[in-house]
Amino acid sequence: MFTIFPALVRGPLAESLLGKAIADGVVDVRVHDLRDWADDPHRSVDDEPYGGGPGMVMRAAPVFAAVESLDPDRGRVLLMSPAGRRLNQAMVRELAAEPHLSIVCGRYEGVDERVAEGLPAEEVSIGDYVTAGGELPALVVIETVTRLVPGVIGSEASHRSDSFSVPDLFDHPHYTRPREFRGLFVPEVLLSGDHAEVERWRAERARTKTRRNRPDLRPGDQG
Ligand code: JEE
Repeated sequence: MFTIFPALVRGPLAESLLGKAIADGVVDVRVHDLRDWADDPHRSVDDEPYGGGPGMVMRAAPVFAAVESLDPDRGRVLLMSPAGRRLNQAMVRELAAEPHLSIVCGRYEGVDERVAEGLPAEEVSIGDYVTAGGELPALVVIETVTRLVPGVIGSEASHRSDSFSVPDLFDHPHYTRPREFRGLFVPEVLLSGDHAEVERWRAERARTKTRRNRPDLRPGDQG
């Protein structure tokens, strides 16, 4: 990935699932400082917008130079952008099948349009809200993709029961010990040992939770 804030992403990349996948060599994540490809002594990567307006724009030249330095293994080039194609689990699965990906993280008001047009780079958004730059969105892409790489989670079963593995249906609620916590009880059916009854209960709760939290989804239509 390419960023002007390498330190912002190194912490998250070193912890938990990502940290282990990288330490195990199952995935390789390289963090490049875009300023290393700046062409002036001040290592500047931004400039004023043509046409006027507030804020600054990330310049095309350092981004082109940085990404082109990776030849021939750059793979698909993603440009994180609030105006990108919205990331979903189908896109994550598609990206997880790629041997190499390059992710460009902008800052400021965004990146000179010629990066998307000429590099070229595919604009991707993680959702309909605005972050201050592409780094946190890029980490979302990296984590969602990494957990689908064979050998990272270990059990295929964890993927099958994921929310969104069955299209448009959330996972059922989960409980663990103790049976009672602050007057809140684990549903009796989960203690019954009746696996068929447990499966019926879980399917029903998955559907009710999906309808309550996501009335825009039609659980079961595709799954
Ligand atoms: C990359 C800079 C900050 C803030 C102008 C005008 C945009 C850019 N899902 C996602 N949300 N945000 C990003 C994202 C944000 C980024 C960059 C990704 C580079 N920024 C920035 C404000 C604006 N706004 C009104 O419409 C909204 C542009 C992202 C992803 N992926």
